[in-house]
Amino acid sequence: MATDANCIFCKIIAGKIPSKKLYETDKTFAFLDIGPIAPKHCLVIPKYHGAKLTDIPDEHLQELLPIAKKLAKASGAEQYNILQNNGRLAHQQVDHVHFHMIPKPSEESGLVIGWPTQ
Ligand code: DGP
Repeated sequence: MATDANCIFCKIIAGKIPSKKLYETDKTFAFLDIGPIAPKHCLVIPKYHGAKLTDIPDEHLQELLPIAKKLAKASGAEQYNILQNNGRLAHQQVDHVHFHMIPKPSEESGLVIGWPTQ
């Protein structure tokens, strides 16, 4: 498994930096975003380190969208964005591939019991 000792998300996966973990498999990790732009804004990342989508082998990408979908459903939001940035011009800040799941809360969406607080 490719990792980078200087990568903040590799440190989160390794438990060296605390995070609010939402989901984990042998290849994938999901956690709350530290600077949420909406309640339950979270990130889904491969454990395999790579800066851009094109740096990650397919076998390490396959779970990312199904897990983002699971979290979108669990958030209770009926509307949401799934975003993934590659490179500074594309507004990527952290050079470890990540999908954002950003709920668009509505009064109807309600809260799901059991989610950690921000
Ligand atoms: P992007 O611009 O797509 O690279 O977004 C990076 C996101 O990563 C941004 O929304 C904030 C989040 N983030 C950065 N550092 C940390 C951290 O240490 N912990 C957590 N939970 N999220 C972080």
